[in-house]
Amino acid sequence: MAAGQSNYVDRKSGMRVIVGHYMGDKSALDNPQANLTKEILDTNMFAPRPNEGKDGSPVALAPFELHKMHQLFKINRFNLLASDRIPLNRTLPDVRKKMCASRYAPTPGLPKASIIIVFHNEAWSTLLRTVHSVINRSPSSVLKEIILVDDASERAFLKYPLEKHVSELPVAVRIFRQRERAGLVKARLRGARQARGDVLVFLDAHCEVTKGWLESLVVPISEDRKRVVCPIIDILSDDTFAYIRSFELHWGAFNWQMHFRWYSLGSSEVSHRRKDIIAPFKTPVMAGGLFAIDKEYFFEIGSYDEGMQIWGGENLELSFRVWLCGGQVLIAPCSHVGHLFRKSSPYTFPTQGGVANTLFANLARAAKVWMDDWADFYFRFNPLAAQLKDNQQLRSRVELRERLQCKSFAWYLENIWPENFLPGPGRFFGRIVHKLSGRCLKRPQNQNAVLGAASVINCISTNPPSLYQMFVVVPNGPVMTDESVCLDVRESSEGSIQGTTARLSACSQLERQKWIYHKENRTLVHKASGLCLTGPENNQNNDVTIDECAKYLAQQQWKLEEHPWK
Ligand code: LR7
Ligand code: MN
Repeated sequence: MAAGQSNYVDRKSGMRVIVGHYMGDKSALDNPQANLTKEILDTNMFAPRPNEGKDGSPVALAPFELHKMHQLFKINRFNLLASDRIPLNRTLPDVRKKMCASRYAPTPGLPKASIIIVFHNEAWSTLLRTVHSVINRSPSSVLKEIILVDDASERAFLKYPLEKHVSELPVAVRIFRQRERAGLVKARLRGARQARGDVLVFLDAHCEVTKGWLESLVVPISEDRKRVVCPIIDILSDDTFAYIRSFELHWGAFNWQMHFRWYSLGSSEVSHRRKDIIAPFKTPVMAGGLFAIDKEYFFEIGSYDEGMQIWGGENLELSFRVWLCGGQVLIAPCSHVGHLFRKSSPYTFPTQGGVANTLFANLARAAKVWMDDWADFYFRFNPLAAQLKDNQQLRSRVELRERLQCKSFAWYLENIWPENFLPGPGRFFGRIVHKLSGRCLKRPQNQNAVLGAASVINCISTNPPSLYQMFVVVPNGPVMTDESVCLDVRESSEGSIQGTTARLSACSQLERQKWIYHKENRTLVHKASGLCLTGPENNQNNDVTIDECAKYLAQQQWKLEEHPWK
């Protein structure tokens, strides 16, 4: 599992679900296909078996096929052999809640949709299963056309064979080819400009849509054209191609590195949803690949930032822009689309400096144009992005923000993402130093486990400081750190908090995660229980516990050491 992902078991399906796709972790290989010959790459293995993958079931390969499987895995960084076994028109279960079908029916008069799929060296079976699933499971009254934009692919089967295949389909499929590889932003813009529908629907080139997906995206837009609507993104396993239903109760946001993340829905949205559990709900950020937007509105609000190369960051930029400039970004729980999640990126990044430079330059653009003071926070702790920020031509994007009279990033954080864990006015940001031991409160440092017992460790004074020792403290509120992690308590098996180890868990906005800092005696008091955060008595031990105040006073004093964040 890639760094930063966490595992959940879906309560309904009982299946393992990966949440928190770590977008910034694509391994930077200069030539990911180094030992694959052109012949292998150009071969189209596609040899489907009629019942394989039926209803979203996993593909099982025989032991003697594993060698071949491993070899082919490298091409696209997913199990190509498994994918190629599944027919293009495989069936998938209807994973919606029951109420969805009647609420989001394809009534006459709905806007028509152009489905835009951009691709670079995509496999035949995944690309065409995307196309076929759209044709099979979209109402013909809503589906206007499918637009494929080839971002300078090199594979032979994506040339004439692709054209021939789509020309025989019952829906208009048009293919546009980019002369040079420029990345997904420019390719999607090419598709958007060509679109003849009223609504643009973007999909990655390795998706499979389920019943009702399109109506559920288009209906909310027909009610308000400034809504940008995303489906629930389910998981196509990169290993077995099983269709795995994912949680509906997550929204998208970002961490201190500006990497996209799924987090539990904020409390404001949860209560809003109680009234109507299938209504679209807001999300601070969209994942990026799968969304519907009114075509005119897309261009009105500045489409995409064309200065963004190849891959990454455009989803944050678009989300900030839509929210700040009068629109909304929503997730429609009745629309479920499977996306093939990979652990690493299969293609080359032709821009100088590879994946990191490309991604960080794109993120630097989004930060500089939209994030005001929080751009400084980002650059302060992300030296690579900081290095790239001054080379960016941004005048037209800054002018766009002025022309559209967009709101401030402070407004966004306060109103669209009040649960955010970024520093800000009225919040403390810095280290929490244990007076007795002189050591710093820290969160677990293992990248795969940001949760667990709180502890103290020798304070590290580096520049930029170690983010594992930095906390944001909201007065009378949560003590938070990156990744929506909050200082928390957990009852012992006897039901008491007294004497337990302090913990870091997912922020929940519950009373249980609120703390009061008393400046006079430097105690950090757990609001609900009145107990004190207690550090270790000596250097033999790093534990932080919850205990009666004043019982071990020397161990209960903490110094809040402020650090500038902008
Ligand atoms: O140079 C390129 N040219 C392209 O046309 C690089 C990529 N592409 C195409 C590619 O073929 C694919 O169809 O662009 C699409 C996205 O690339 P992926 O599938 O490698 O990206 P991803 O799924 O890892 O990335 C997510 O973040 C991207 C950041 O730029 C885009 O926003 C993707 O659309 C986005 N995918 C999703 O949101 C799907 C759900 C993932 C989650 C969470
Ligand atoms: Mn993708």
